[in-house]
Amino acid sequence: MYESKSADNAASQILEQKPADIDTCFERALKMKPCPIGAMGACCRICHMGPCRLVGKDNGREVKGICGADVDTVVARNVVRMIAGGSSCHGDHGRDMALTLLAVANGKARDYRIKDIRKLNKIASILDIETGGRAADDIARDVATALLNDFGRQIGEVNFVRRAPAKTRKRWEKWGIVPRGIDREIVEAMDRTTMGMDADPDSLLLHGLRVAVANGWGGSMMSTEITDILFGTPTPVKAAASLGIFKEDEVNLVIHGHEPTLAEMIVEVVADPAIVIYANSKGAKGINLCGMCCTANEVMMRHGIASAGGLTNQEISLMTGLVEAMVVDVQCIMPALSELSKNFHTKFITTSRKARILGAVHIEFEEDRAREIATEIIKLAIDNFTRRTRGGSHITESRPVIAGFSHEYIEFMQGGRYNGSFRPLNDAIISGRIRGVVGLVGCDNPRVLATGIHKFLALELIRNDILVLTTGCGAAACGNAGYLIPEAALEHAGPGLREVCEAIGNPPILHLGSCVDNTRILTIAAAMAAEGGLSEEIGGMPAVGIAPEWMSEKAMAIGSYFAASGVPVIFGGESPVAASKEVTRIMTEVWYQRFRGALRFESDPESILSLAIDYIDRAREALKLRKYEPGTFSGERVLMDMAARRASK
Ligand code: NFS
Ligand code: SF4
Repeated sequence: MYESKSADNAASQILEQKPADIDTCFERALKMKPCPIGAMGACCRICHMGPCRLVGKDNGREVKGICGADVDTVVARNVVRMIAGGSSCHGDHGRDMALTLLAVANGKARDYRIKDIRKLNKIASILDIETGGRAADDIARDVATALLNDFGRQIGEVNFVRRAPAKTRKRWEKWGIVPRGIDREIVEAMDRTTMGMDADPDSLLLHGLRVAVANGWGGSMMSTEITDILFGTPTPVKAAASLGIFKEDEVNLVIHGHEPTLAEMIVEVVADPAIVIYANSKGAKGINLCGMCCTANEVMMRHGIASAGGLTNQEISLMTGLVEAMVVDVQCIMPALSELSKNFHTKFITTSRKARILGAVHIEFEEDRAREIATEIIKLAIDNFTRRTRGGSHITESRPVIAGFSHEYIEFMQGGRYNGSFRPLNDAIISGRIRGVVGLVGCDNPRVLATGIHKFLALELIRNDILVLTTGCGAAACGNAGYLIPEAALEHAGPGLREVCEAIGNPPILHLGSCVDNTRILTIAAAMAAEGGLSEEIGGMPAVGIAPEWMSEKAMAIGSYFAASGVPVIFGGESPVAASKEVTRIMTEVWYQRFRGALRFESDPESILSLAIDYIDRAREALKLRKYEPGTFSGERVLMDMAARRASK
């Protein structure tokens, strides 16, 4: 059913040369057959009368759990728990960023400074916080406090819900899914899904959406906004992507995980001439800082640091034998790295109290000692350079990437600092140059041809004049394939999309950042609705989300907040709700009627593509836009070109 190989060129070459006694997720995926009952969502482990397996018939009737729960209840509960798990990750990430902002404002994290005052003021005004004549630290303290209150609020609304279009919010109000506090909704999800609580699948799934909205318009969105405030709002930057980015004559230090606080400090310290001299003293020409997974996206967007790839590349990166140290914080860190690193000289360093792994060197990160800790980690890597033994397999190749498309920049690129708007994008959709927009996001997965479905869809979508926005490991997959450069538009994009990309000078696939940065897509969608000419709400736009290789609970949370916000979302792989026709119907049809979004599961890549195009064409039809025909557009080209944009700066 699956190949358990990587479509990433360098990755597959390294895997081919792999010693037989080393296992990676690819070999383990072949050996570990998924439990068919759990895979379709029909296993309940919620109480100790069970576990109950809700499969088959009993005297012609559906099997029920010992408590009498039916398969619809069990499947719905399992999904809601996934959404809660994923939302907890993003929520805690947002909370940590808010706590860091507060610490910076209070002078308790002296190694950091607020970098983007303009963004601070913008967020403050959204939160109704006075900015005029106030010191940045005072504003930041109020912003951090207001956002931290989103976690523990019992009654009321999560702050950024107000950024959603009014019509979208109305739907949430009507169906009772406006989130009160982020923590409250997650706790209620755990409460409702325990034994003997909510057994109505629709009611359960509605609460799942409430949790998801708290994630998308709460925890995740605040992560993105605060990270921009602290470390700068991204603008396009050139970088490299591939497992081939490691350098034989330099100290290779990989930063892997999600929260960019420590990573930002490491970026700063490696540029310190004294530390470079120290590296030279050990025989290294310099320090080559490389990113992995979402930390890579964060530091690539802001500093042009190269990325070694996404989830399935993490183990392979160590197998180059060139990594002096891999430092990790939280999320998507395979515990396998600890044992694997022992085959090489690599130091595997954990830094979060929340993600300890046996066998790792643990250097706990504290934001009030950030520079000191970053220096300690870098020195450990440098000292390890002389211990490097040959024996890994290294592929020298690297692809150029343009990353850094924040929603602020996307607005700017459509008209400059003073005239920036989403008008040109809306007009390009209306005229049929751009058929629609797809968010191609989420993990890569060894259960399929890893990164291969991302690559297939990315090319097919742009061929169909669909603008692709990408984040997370999807962005890494596109980057490693060489698709994140403007030239890719000339080569692969359909005629309309190509014309738009040529006029603006942007790639047809825009790298928007890490997975929490999917909220940049929400902000863009809200801006497109406000701009007019398309839908007045996020729902009804010719826009679709696709996570073709998803694996994480975080992906389930993201897919659900897009569905609740009005975007049909298609997930690849086997359906985790396949055991329940009712749950499948609710997520496909009922959510579409109520919110104009949906969460679909489709394992065949061709079918994912046609489903996405079908949603887009149906949305165009409902909006009475001209029927999409490749190469024929209505109206004049209205886009501002590069020269005009520069002139307006
Ligand atoms: Ni997203 Fe980032 Fe990648 Fe999947 Fe994991 S790194 S937060 S969950 S695997 S895209
Ligand atoms: Fe079985 Fe019900 Fe307990 Fe689930 S909650 S394990 S279905 S008895």
